[in-house]
Amino acid sequence: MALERTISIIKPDAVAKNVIGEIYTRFEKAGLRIVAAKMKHLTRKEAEGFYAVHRERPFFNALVEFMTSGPVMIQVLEGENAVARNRELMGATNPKEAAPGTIRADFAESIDANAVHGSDSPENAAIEIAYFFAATELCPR
Ligand code: RTP
Ligand code: MG
Repeated sequence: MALERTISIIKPDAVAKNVIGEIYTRFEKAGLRIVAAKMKHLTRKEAEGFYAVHRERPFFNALVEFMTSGPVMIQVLEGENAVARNRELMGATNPKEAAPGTIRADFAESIDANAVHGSDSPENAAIEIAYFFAATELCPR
C-alpha cells in the first residue's frame, strides 16, 4: 500500500449547503488526513487553468461558470491509496449513478453541481496540488 496525496475540492454547491464539516468527517473516518486546506473564490482564469484538460469538452464553459459561482474549499488529503479512496468516497460523477452513502449520492444535485472534485491519478494529483499549494503550505504528519 502506498502513502499518497490527492486534491479534494468541495465545490460551490456543497459549500453553499454548509456541509464542509460533514464531508471532512467522511475523509477522517476513511483514514484520510487533511495536510493543507484553503477556501477560495476561483477566478475564471484559475478555473480554466485547473480544468485545462477538459478545454475541448462540450461541458467546459458550464464547468468553469459553475466552479466560479461561489467559494470552494480546497484540501490536500494524505493516506494509503488516497487517490482511489477519495474517489470511492465521492461516488460516480453523475449523482444519479453514485452508490448510496457516497458524497455525491448524499449531497450532489446534478452532474454539473456534483459537490466534490478529486484527482483521478497520483500523477494528476501532484500537478493539481502544485497548482493550488506551495510546498511550504503542506503540513504532513
Ligand atoms: P471531478 O474531476 O470534478 O472530480 O469529476 P470526475 O473526475 O468524476 O469527472 P470529469 O470527467 O473529470 O469531469 C469534470 C467535471 O465536469 C463536469 N461534467 N459534466 N455534462 C457532462 O456531461 C459533464 N461531464 C462532466 C462534472 O461536474 C465533473 O465533475
Ligand atoms: Mg476528473
